[in-house]
Amino acid sequence: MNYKIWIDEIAELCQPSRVHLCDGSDEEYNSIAASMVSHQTLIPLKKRPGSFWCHSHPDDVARVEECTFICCKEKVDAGPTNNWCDPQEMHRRLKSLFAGCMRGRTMYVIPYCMGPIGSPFSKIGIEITDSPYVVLNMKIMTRMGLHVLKQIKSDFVPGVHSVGVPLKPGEKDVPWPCNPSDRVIAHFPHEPSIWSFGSGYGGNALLGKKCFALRIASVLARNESWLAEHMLILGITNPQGQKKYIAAAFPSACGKTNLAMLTPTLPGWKVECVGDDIAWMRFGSDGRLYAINPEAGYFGVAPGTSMKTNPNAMKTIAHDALFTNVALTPDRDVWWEGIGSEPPPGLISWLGSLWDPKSGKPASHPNARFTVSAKQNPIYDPEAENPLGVPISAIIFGGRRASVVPLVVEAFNWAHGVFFGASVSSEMTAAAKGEIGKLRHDPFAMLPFCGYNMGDYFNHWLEMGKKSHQLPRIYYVNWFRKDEEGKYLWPGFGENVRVLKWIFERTSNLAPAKLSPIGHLPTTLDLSGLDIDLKKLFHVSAQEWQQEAQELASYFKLFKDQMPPVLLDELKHLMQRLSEHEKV
Ligand code: GTP
Ligand code: SPV
Ligand code: MN
Repeated sequence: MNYKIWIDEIAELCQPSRVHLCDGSDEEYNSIAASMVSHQTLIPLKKRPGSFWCHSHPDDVARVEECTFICCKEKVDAGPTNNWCDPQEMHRRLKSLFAGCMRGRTMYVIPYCMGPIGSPFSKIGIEITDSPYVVLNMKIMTRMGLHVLKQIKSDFVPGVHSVGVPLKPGEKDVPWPCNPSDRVIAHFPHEPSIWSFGSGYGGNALLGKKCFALRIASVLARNESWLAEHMLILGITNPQGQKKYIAAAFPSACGKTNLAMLTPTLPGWKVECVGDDIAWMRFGSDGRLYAINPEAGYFGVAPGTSMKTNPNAMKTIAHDALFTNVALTPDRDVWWEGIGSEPPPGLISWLGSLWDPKSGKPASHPNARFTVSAKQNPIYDPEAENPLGVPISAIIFGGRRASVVPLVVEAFNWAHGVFFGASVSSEMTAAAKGEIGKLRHDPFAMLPFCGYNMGDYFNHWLEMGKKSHQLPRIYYVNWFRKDEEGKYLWPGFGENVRVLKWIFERTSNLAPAKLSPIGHLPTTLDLSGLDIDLKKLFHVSAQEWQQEAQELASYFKLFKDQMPPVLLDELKHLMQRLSEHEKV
């Protein structure tokens, strides 16, 4: 497709007042930010140079999974876990929604690259949007600018986004326009293209992120034999100077950013960050699995981030950062629950009004976020921009589970590891609209992000395992197990390095493990300087796991013929091991 013709067609459809082709320069960023400041949409922060605060419409605070569609020709190809719509029908709906939707606004055209420029992994997109907030975020989150257009040889992924609020002549804009009643985020994997209407928030509007780098990319990855995953990538170096890379998939707001930027509590260990949310992985000619981070910045959860939990994130956001839906202090700094200080009097809540500490409501929205360039991270990995990626030694899955699941367990082999991925379930968080705390299946932490039938996706993972004899080992972790009083059993954050150390040493065949019905468990962890009883953390109850397996059996039925028999065998073997274990 010729991008110039496409841009003209979209302008014709959306009827904006102006078209602005983004060059991606700092001057452009500053000028758009200055204009938003003059409209009081952004507030400059006094304590953090180059940083701004803003807050969204109260009904535009998270991803909206119920309005997210995969529009492939056959319903079965979207699978039982996605909303499906016939492509022609969706196109008809989109045509009427987008007709004239940018009246009175500027239409920004954002050329961007996911992945290092020139990398064989990288893919190009163009996002059209009427939201200046989206332009600023895309500048931080992607490699964006005119230079990208020169890279386009034949294909790019077109994405059209509108907040869905046209302006009448002379009408004054609102600070955060959005259209909650008409929201739709539609993906056409076979074209491919992305259309998003009605929301200005994060994963709904920054189309390079979840829409392209996961939903569209997962389909490309299946067709081209690679993996597009909701995973962080970290480098870990032991006291002897040996370095390995680990990728980890946890559902939204379950600890990826924190693990990716971890400050180790064990002396001599070092962690460096390649990426905090998305990994694109393919086998190299040496048979190892190589990963890149397609993003260039972090869109991270603010609440809970402090000098104690994640000092590297705090240093990263000391300047040139955007803050969305955190609280604003009277001296123009940001504040959130868990930042490590008391809320100052006169705090402005994420809703933009004076916060009442007695209201019982948080000052910052639980899904409040910072947007910041990865380059500002003091532990940005030196190989993070390597166009060939970094070699992965271990893959970790995990979720938020108050009970049942131990701190860490190792899979027996690749198929058992794929079974780990397929069996992820987690308590829901504020990152998506829904019932917070409710346990739901979230296979591979990809439930909201897999662009095709999840059963076929399981099979793709199994097929990938046949392509190499140097596969990463696979683990399952749970930082969130609680005691009878509801207190976390594990201190988490920097202490998670103790688990990473075991994984590191297992992948060098240096750490012992013991057999359990669910996989290999550590015989011991390095707990130096920590007073913790590992018994409860590693307790595997045959009865609880039998229930878990039963529940999984009924979940897997959902995938009908698409469910790989190998994973049903894994489940059967788990059940057998559990019943033998019970007899002992
Ligand atoms: P997305 O950006 O939505 O994909 O989230 P994420 O997976 O990157 O999660 P993030 O690291 O931002 O963590 C989400 C929340 O979990 C934050 O409030 C953290 O403070 C909390 N958290 C992260 N790691 C740990 C941990 O090891 N233990 C405990 N108890 N909480 C954690
Ligand atoms: C997530 O929800 O997993 C995020 C934030 O990383 S968003 O960009 O909104 O998808
Ligand atoms: Mn995420």
